[in-house]
Amino acid sequence: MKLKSFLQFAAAGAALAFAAAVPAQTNYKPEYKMSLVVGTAFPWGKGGEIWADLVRERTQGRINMKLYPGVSLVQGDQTREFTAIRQGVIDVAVGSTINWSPQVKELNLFSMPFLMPDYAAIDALTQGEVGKQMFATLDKAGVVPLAWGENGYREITNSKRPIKSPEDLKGMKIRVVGSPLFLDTFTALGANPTQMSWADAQPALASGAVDGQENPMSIFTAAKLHTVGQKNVTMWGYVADPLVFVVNKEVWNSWTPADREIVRQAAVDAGKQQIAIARKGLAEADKPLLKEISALGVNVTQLSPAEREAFVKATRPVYDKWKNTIGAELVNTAEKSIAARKK
Ligand code: X2X
Repeated sequence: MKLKSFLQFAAAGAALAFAAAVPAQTNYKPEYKMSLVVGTAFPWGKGGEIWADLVRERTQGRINMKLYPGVSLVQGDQTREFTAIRQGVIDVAVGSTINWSPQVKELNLFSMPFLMPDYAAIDALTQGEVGKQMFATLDKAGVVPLAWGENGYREITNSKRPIKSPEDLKGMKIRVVGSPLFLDTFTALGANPTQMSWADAQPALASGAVDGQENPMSIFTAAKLHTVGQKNVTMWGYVADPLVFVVNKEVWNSWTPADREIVRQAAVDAGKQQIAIARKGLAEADKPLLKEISALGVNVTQLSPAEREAFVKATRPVYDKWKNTIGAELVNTAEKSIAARKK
């Protein structure tokens, strides 16, 4: 062999050896699209940002996740987000259980009225047997679930009057999210629920097309809902929506095992931080966030246990109906986990 061709041969061999030692990363995308309903002004969006930052740092930039808030990858229709993740239109997401419940009926568990009385109850579900089963269900449904986050307890707000009893809700036009369970709950309470996306909700509140809505207080303050007529808030804690950090299956399989582990651990770390941010001002005994909201000229109503019970009673038939739809066994496991929680 001539020297020149030997050198070419050796160089080719070295290139081959190098390619074998470094796992093929040619199928890594320059950017992974992360879907979110709201941006970084909200605890939810901050969770996505923390996850993306941790992943970028810990993979030395191999995995670069870019935030797409406003569910812009599905034209603002949050009920289509899950399908888009499964199909690969979305690579990764931090999504609410509510928005994915049209496709994954078990996720309606968290929307059952008055199932979870306190934060310890949410943790008992997401960090326990129910969380495990839910992740298995999500995996079967075609995505890779990695960690839990939290949107929060959804409190009822409106432009008309303080709500202290189901009677106060009578005939009120309430914007609800895209699961039929919410239509059932508000119909049972005598209200007039109407389903619309978060993008459509804000102009509808501003124009007075709807009187009220339900969302966590962190959404209320970041979206400044007091400026669109929402002058009455009732803290009834009827449901809370967790968030789930997920990755599209094909994208997941395209990553090396080491990178998958980095992404998973980063989601767990980001989820923990995100939940702390979401609960800030509400988990403390004196709930300082409520003082801030009152200072905006908002009427904040706290229900007595007896007042709250009237809402529980009025929505009990909805709870019973949906227990069967969701799966009685799963709901029983949830009820047991909550009863056994550490407070
Ligand atoms: O649409 C809503 O109310 C929101 C932002 O909370 C969700 O995406 C579930």
